[in-house]
Amino acid sequence: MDALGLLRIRVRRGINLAVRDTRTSDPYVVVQCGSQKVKTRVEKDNCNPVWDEELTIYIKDLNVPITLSVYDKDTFTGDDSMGNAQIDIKPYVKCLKMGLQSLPDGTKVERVQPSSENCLADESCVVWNKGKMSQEMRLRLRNVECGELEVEIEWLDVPVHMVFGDIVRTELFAVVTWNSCYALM
Ligand SMILES: [Ca+2]
Repeated sequence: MDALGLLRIRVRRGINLAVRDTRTSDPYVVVQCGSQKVKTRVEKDNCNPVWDEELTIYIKDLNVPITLSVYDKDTFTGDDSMGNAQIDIKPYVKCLKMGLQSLPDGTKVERVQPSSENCLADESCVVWNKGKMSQEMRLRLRNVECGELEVEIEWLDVPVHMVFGDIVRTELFAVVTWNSCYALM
């Protein structure tokens, strides 16, 4: 399947992240999807960081996993891994495809339970609010002794075929170009 659209991932915060320096860590999050790679800023000396940062990726194929990896920034050595998790956007996309309109604010369209198929630490709800659908997720990090991430995903309405087709929306094109450049770095 060709380009489907843009997904905004708001990386809210980390909870009880692993210690990789003497007593704490300097964590940042890298979001990867295929060749795209975007990251948050580094939060120094904080195992419970609040990034509250929005990262945008384009989704070309729902089967390409979206991986969030947490690292501890180090000045003189390579950055240390603090675990990773994958976002499963299929339940969310299924809700989008229902084509719902004008539901009351706060309507829970779907409840997704933690399973061996996802990295959810807790029940996660797809919510309709102010004309938009979003899903908050609490993710349990894997390949690490401890740590969770809180993120929120939201589909951006403008279809991406406009970006790659005849009509180019400058703002969106900038986002996609930036991500593509980032992937090359
Ligand atoms: Ca460090």
